[in-house]
Amino acid sequence: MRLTGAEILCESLTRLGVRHIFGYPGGAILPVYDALGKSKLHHILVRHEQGATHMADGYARASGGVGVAMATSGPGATNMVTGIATAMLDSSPVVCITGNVSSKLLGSDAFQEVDITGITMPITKHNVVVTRAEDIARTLREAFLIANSGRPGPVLVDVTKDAQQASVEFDWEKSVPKLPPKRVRDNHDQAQFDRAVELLNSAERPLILAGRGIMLSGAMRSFARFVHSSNIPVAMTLLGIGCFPAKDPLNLGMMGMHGEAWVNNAIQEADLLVAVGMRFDDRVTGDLRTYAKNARKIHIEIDRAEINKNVAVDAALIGDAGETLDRLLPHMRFCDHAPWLHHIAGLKGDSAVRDIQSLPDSGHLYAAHVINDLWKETRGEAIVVTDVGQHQMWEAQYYHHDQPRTLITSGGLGTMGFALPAAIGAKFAKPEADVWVVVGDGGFQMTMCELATIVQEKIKINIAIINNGFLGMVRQWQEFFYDKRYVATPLVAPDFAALANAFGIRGERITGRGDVIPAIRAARESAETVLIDFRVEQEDSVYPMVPAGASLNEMIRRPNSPLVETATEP
Ligand SMILES: Cc1cc2nc3c(=O)[nH]c(=O)nc-3n(C[C@H](O)[C@H](O)[C@H](O)COP(=O)(O)OP(=O)(O)OC[C@H]3O[C@@H](n4cnc5c(N)ncnc54)[C@H](O)[C@@H]3O)c2cc1C
Ligand SMILES: Cc1ncc(C[n+]2csc(CCOP(=O)(O)OP(=O)(O)O)c2C)c(N)n1
Ligand SMILES: [Mg+2]
Repeated sequence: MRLTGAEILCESLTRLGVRHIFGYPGGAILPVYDALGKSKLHHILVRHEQGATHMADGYARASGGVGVAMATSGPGATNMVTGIATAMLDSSPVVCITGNVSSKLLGSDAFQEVDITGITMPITKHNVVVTRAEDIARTLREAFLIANSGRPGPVLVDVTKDAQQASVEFDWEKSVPKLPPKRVRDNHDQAQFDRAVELLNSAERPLILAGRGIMLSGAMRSFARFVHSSNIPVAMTLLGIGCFPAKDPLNLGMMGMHGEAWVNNAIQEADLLVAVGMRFDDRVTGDLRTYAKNARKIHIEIDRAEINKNVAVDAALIGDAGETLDRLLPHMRFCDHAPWLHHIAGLKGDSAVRDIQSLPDSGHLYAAHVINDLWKETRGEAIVVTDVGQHQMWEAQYYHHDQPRTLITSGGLGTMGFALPAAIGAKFAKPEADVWVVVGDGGFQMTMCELATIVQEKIKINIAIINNGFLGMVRQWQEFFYDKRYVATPLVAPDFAALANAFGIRGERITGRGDVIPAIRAARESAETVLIDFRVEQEDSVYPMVPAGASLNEMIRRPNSPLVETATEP
């Protein structure tokens, strides 16, 4: 069958199981758009290419599959850079397809030519320029394999215009990926394995550190079996939230800079840390010199480059989390660790009584109230997509996730503007899900143009703007570390409800605590997208906080109530 390169591209994507592409056209990718029109692929027209990459990323994070974004050369491609870096830092499988000028013009500073593979070299798992139509099918098959195997990550495929236009014989069977053979994994290293088993079975104060790798491995069941058979408590990274139910009594909550105080203290007191699919980010460890000094460490991790990168470990089990946990399971001896669990329960103190959720209504609306009400109203079953800042941390503390892939957030790059487009992608991946955007007034203004995409695609999501009139997280740092000099953090915003109306979206403003639940209910009942502008307390701060570079146990605690940091179950 003779097809153009553009037709081969669309046919290959279809055969790879793609149904949705998030993109924006332009001259250098026009042949592909022409072929797209004749294909069964659903193209979602975004308003900015950064949005396309976040949508593809949100799609990947919600589904576990690969998300696809497309753009033209030059400015289209460079607009993708932030989204690609976001996916890279959080190991998200995204394939970006860009058009480029004809191969003969490459390197000539032609109109809208940029070296996008050069630009994205350090922020892609792999990238490649395709200059021949006959290479398109194989290259795309390779791109999908690379993006979603081992440690996932973004792949960029740059296709020159002449490769899109040329007609060649299309042979899918012959277009097989040419990839180097997989390396033998170290989790077959018996000495490391035996050491890990010995450490696990002799520890008195063990703690599991659960990360996103558990979800990437699809190892939730193996993980739960492992936890229950060993009765070891679990602390989660921000990106690990959802890999183990929040309601499980062994789940202690989030660790790190804004983690629960009792979790961070338990880490510092533990005699064994079992890190599973997490990479000891600096937001997690604080000062490395004082980090968990009393603990031996086991690291279960697929990427050998992560072993001993930040934290030296006593046993490294390199391989897939699920496979490794299944291999460990028969060797585990049950131990109830009762004194240790009792000690951790004591670290929690009287937080249930003195928590902000239990305090009498002062007439002020706090972000924590909004998020905790959202959790109660959605029974913890929504997919929540957050942006970056204080609201992101309050979501992690006050919305209790029991299901994997229900918290979608930019952790490693911390990309403001991520939430709205990523939520659109998540909705395409999970059309039946109740998708909520939790976003700050700052981050929302970065990508709010995608409201038009929602309207054009007629999709239903719910948008909760946590509007504190500040770039809140930066204001908090200025309050704590710069003597309250609020330089460039007070933020003027439009009337978000009126703005929503201008896009043809229902918008509402909420200022009182009593109105929160009715507004959430009404939004959920509406068949159309609803935006709620929650006007919350302006100078509220996220507690606890480990100042950057401080030891994990040196937390700034909530003022006047030293034992109280976060919500507990009602
Ligand atoms: C404002 C802000 C504040 C933050 N505060 C905190 C905080 O208080 N606490 C916190 O935890 N984070 C916080 N973060 C997030 C933090 O920066 C990191 O993104 C996060 O800690 C990383 O979590 P992770 O290691 O689980 O996930 P990732 O960074 O996604 O790492 C996953 C790891 O799993 C491995 N892996 C992948 N697949 C597999 C597999 N199949 N089997 C085994 N391993 C696999 C990968 O190689 C990787 O090493 C914050 C971010 C922001 C923006
Ligand atoms: C693209 C980008 N620019 C700057 C930052 C630095 N930054 C981190 S949090 C934050 C403030 C976010 O403000 P807002 O969206 O209103 O959320 P809030 O913290 O108030 O909840 C800023 C500016 C960032 N993370 N991303
Ligand atoms: Mg704000």
